[in-house]
Amino acid sequence: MKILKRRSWEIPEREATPEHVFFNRRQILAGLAGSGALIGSGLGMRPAFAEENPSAGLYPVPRNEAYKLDREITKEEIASKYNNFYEFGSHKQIWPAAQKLEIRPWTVALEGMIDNPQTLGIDDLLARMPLEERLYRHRCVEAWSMAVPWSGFPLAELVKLAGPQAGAKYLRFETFLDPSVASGQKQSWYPWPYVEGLTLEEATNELAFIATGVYGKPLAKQFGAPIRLVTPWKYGFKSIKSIVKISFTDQRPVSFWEEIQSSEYGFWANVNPEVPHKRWPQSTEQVLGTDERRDTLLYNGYAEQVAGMYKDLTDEPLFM
Ligand SMILES: Nc1nc2c(c(=O)[nH]1)N[C@H]1C(S)=C(S)[C@@H](COP(=O)(O)O)O[C@H]1N2
Ligand SMILES: [Mo]
Repeated sequence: MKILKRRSWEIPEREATPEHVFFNRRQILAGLAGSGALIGSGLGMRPAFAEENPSAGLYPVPRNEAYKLDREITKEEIASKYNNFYEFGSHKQIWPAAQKLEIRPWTVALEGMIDNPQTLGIDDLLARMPLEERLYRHRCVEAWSMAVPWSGFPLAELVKLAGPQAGAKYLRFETFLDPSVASGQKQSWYPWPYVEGLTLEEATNELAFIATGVYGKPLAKQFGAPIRLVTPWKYGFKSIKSIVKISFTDQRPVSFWEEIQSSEYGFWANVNPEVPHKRWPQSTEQVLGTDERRDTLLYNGYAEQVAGMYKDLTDEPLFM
């Protein structure tokens, strides 16, 4: 049974947002709509950066204090120079190569079994969404982890905008495809573009988050600018970067890694220290930027929010 007690973070966005931030954001958006480009105007924007990224003035956004960490935030210098983004190379130092990615104009198509199919410009989307910051743990299937302050909005808000029809059961996400920019995509043995999927129930879970910023700024390109998924209870490969399309479907999507090696990377990919990967244990994790190995937590520490979704799926390989 569901307990109908309102938790602290289930309050309307207007109440959760300090007035001045709310006010500034609206002002900034009003300015954006008119000019197309932001010019510093004393509203706390950073003019030099705003020229490069029209969303820079939106950040930082108010933190949602409901999401607490049990460890230090990983230093930005560390997290932004150790990334998985195979489009730019199959190693961790892809951040220089990723700067080639053009993030304006950028559109996200919502399509498939929905009432409101549409293609949204990234800045229109940002203007419509309630932005907040959340501190989340991140656990890569390779057994390293970090903790980062994402900015963005609940995926459930985007689902609401799309208006799923009765038969829609899954969301299928797709990354951009442009081998002239992302040289990794010239490697034809990978099934480009990168694809990921969630059930509709997972997508509307409170934890499922769309990140458009990190460390109080727009997403740096290596993090999957301008818009990526964050599902902190699942292995990191589910958190697809640089999304251009979200399709609602009744067919379970086959994701990039599942297509490559389905015996090692499945659809569910929920974190579980007791279920080893085929080639290594998952019981502990190397915390980026420290000498520490920590015990990995069931659902990466988010069981309270997500375990209920899986209680009847006993025949599914939930942890790979
Ligand atoms: N498009 C795309 N998304 C991706 C990946 C990728 O290679 N391409 N790597 C995934 C993996 S394995 C991880 S651990 C996270 C890494 O995110 P980070 O670089 O922000 O730490 O992104 C995920 N999203
Ligand atoms: Mo990963």
